[in-house]
Amino acid sequence: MSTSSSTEPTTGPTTGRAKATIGLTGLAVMGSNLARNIARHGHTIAVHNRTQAKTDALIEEHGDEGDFIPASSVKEFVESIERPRVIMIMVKAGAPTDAVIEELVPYLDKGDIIVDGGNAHFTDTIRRTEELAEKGIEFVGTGVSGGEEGALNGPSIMVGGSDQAYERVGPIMESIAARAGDGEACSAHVGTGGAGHFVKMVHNGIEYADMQLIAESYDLLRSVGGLEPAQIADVFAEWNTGELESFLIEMTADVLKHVDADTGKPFVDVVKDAAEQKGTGRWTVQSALDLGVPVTGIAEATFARSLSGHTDQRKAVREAFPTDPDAKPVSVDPEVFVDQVRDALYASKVVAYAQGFDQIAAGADEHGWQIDLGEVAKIWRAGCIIRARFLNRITEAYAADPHLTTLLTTPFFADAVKQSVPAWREVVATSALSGVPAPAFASSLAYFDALRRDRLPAALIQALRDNFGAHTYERVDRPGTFHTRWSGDRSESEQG
Ligand code: NBP
Repeated sequence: MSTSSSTEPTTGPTTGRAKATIGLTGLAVMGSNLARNIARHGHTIAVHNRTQAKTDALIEEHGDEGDFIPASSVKEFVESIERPRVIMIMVKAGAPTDAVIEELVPYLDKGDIIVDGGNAHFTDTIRRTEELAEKGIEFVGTGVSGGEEGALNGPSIMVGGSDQAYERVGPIMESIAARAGDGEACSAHVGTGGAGHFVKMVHNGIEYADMQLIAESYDLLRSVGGLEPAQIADVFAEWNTGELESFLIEMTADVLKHVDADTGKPFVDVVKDAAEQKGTGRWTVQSALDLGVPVTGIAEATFARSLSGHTDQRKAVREAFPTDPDAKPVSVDPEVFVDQVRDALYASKVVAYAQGFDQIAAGADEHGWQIDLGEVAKIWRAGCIIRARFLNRITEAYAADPHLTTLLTTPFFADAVKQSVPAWREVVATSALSGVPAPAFASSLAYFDALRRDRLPAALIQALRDNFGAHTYERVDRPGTFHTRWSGDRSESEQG
C-alpha cells in the first residue's frame, strides 16, 4: 500500500482526462445499474469488473449515459480515481468481498474510502472496518435496497462508517438515492461501523415478514373466502389505496392478475410452492436471538419459507392426514372476510415493524451506534422493497419520542391496532378452524396479547427452572433472589 496521504491533480498522468469522482468494481446486475445511476447524476465514474467482458458490455450498451472511465486492471482502476478515493464494491457478499479488498489495498493511500454496497453480514463489516482502519483506510458498509430497478433509478441507501467518510460519500449517495414524496433523499448516515449493514439486514427481515403476511392473506382469501386470484388481485389493488399502500401490496395485485401464457392458468398456480432465501431473514433472526429481541413475525416468516421447502415431509404428512371429506368448511361472508383479513394484515404488519425497530434499537445499544430510528423509517419511504405509506407514521412516532418503548403504544398505531383486534382474532381463529395456516398472523396476535397480559406463565417457567436446576427466582412481594429446596423440606432461602 502506498503511504502518501496528500491529494494529487485531478487529471490522469497520461491522458490528461479528468479523474473519476468515484470508482465501482463489480459490474453484475446491481453494480452496473448503480454505476449507470451514478453516471447519470453527473459523477465521473471509474468502472471495473473481474471479468472484463462485463465492463465492455456496460460501456458498449450504456457508455453514452454519462462519464465512465473503464479500467481493465485493478491498478488502472484505482489510479483513475481522484484522491482521497471513494471506491464502491458491488460483488457477491462474503469471501468475494474480502478478495476484492485484498486486491485493492496495495494500490490505495491513507484516507481512501472503500464503500461496500453488497449484502454483507454486519459482523463482517465490523471486522473489515477495524482491519482497514489499521491501514488508514476508511470502510463504509452500506446497505442498498431496491433490487436492480432501484439501483438504476434510485435505491434506499443505509450508509455506515465514520462521520468523516460520510462527508465524502454522503453527497454522492444522496444524489443517486430515491426521493420520498416530500423530495427528501432516501439515503442517510445511519451510524458508524456495521450500522448500515445491520439496518439493511433488519430491513430484509421485515421484508420477509411483510411478504409472509401478504401470502397468508392471499391463502385465506382464496382457501377460506373462496376468491379467485384475479379477484384477490382486485382486493389488493383496493387495499393499496388506503393505509396499507406499499410497493409489495401493489406488486401482489400485479402478480395475482398475471396469467401463465403456456397454460392459461393463474401464474401463481404454476409456480412451485417452495420459497427460497438468500439468508438475510435467517441473519435477522439469529441476531435477534443474540440480542434477546422477540422478532416473532420475522422468525415465523423465515421458518415458513424453510417449511415450504421440506417437500418430503409435506408429502408424508399430507398423505398421513388427508383432508376429511366430511369436515364442515368454515363458512365466511367473503365481503366481511376481506375486511377482516385487511385489518389482521395491518395489525400484524404494525407488530412486524415494531419488532424490527426494537431490534435496530437493541443492536445500536449493543454496538454503540447512534441510530436515529425516525431517520431509518424516513429513508425506507421510497426506493426500497418495504417502502410503504405508513413509514411516515413511524417517522412521526420517533420524532415525537426518539426513545419509544414500543411503536404499538403510539397514538396512531395504538388506535389502528385497537380497531383491528376483533377482526384479527376472527381471522386467526378462522385459520385454525379451517386448517389454513397463518403462522405470522397468529404469532403477531400472540405477541400483542402476551405484551398486554397482566401475568405471564413465565412465573411457572421460573419455578420449574428452580426445581430442576436450582436456577433461582425473584418474588413479586419482596426484592431478592430465592431458591426453594424442592427435594428437601421445601423451605425457601434467599440467595446472596
Ligand atoms: P452477484 O452477487 O451475483 O455477484 C456477482 C459479481 O461479483 C460479479 O461482478 C463477479 O465478477 C463478482 N465476483 C465474484 Br462472484 N467473486 C469475485 C472475486 N473473487 N473477485 C472479484 N469479483 C468477484 O451480483 P449482484 O446480484 O449484482 O449483487 C451484488 C451485491 O449487491 C451482492 O452483495 C448482493 O447481495 C447485493 N445486493 C443485491 C440486490 C439484488 O436485488 N440483487 C439488492 C441489494 C444488494 P465476475 O463477473 O468476474 O464473475
